[in-house]
Amino acid sequence: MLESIYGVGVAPDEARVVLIPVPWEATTSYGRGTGNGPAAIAAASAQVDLFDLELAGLGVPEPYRSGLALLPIDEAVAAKGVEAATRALRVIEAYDEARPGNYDAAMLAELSRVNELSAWLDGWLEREVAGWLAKGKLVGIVGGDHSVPFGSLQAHAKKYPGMGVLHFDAHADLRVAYQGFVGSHASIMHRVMSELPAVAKLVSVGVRDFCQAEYRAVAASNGRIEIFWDLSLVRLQHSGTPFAELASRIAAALPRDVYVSFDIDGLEPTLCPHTGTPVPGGLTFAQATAILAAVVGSGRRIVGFDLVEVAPGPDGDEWDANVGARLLHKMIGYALASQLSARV
Ligand SMILES: [Mn+2]
Repeated sequence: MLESIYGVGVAPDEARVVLIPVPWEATTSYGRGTGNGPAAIAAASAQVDLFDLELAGLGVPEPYRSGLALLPIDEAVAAKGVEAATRALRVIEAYDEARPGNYDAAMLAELSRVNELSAWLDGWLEREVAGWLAKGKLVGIVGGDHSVPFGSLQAHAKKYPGMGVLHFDAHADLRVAYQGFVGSHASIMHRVMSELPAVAKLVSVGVRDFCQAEYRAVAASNGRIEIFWDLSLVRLQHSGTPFAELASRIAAALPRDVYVSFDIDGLEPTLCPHTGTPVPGGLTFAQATAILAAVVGSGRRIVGFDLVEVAPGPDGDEWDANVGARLLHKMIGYALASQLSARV
């Protein structure tokens, strides 16, 4: 089932776009289920219409015609993901907000093994993505939680030094570490900023749940991190600024090459009710695609992308995956369109 996406998958070597499923949710701190994201998105993708009017205007009426391949789930990734999630859950249960880091020896051992597994995933994904990039493919990651795409960001930053990251998320993800997990889903953008100097700029959109230290990290970044807070976007719209103008401002904040990291919880929670850490507010589906359209329209080039934190309902509710499959289709289409029109 997983090898088919939108009902039209081709062999990876013949594809223009290679999608790598990573069913990993080691450090999800609240709701779980995002490990089932790739399978649920693949299943829901069958009902997405292959023609897209919005993308047709950009020369990509049916993105699948470029050749889409969804790789099979790697057995080692799946097995280590389960191990990491099981061990991490013990640590999360032992975590005491009042005394963070106060773990006993057994918990420290669990923590260290989880961090080791996260580092293994980073290395595996970096090699995997670099291999496909070397073959000239556009690569997309289908998560999984937001710790997943670090290796992909690393591989893309190496191939496209000076690139920017366009980050859709309810959270800033700038925590230095969360609950002791170095590779926490809440830390990915901190890691990108501190470990990947080739990333010139981080532009986050829709952020509405963050701590003071994260807020200060933005100010201390000397402009390398720019956040279009949900609060600011809402206030500007309430006082009459058209969203098209906001989308243009977001696009203009980015360098020429753009990697899109999309945490589904950047959207309104009605579009992702089962995601791990939903927050009221957020972008509509149309606003999110308008931002992608503005990036492409500005002549910037989308060089890679990921979609993370999509979780089907525990009762089989496929709504989150339905939205995820449609968002992924748009991301693929905009990335392809940007390759045709890039000029910045
Ligand atoms: Mn996130």
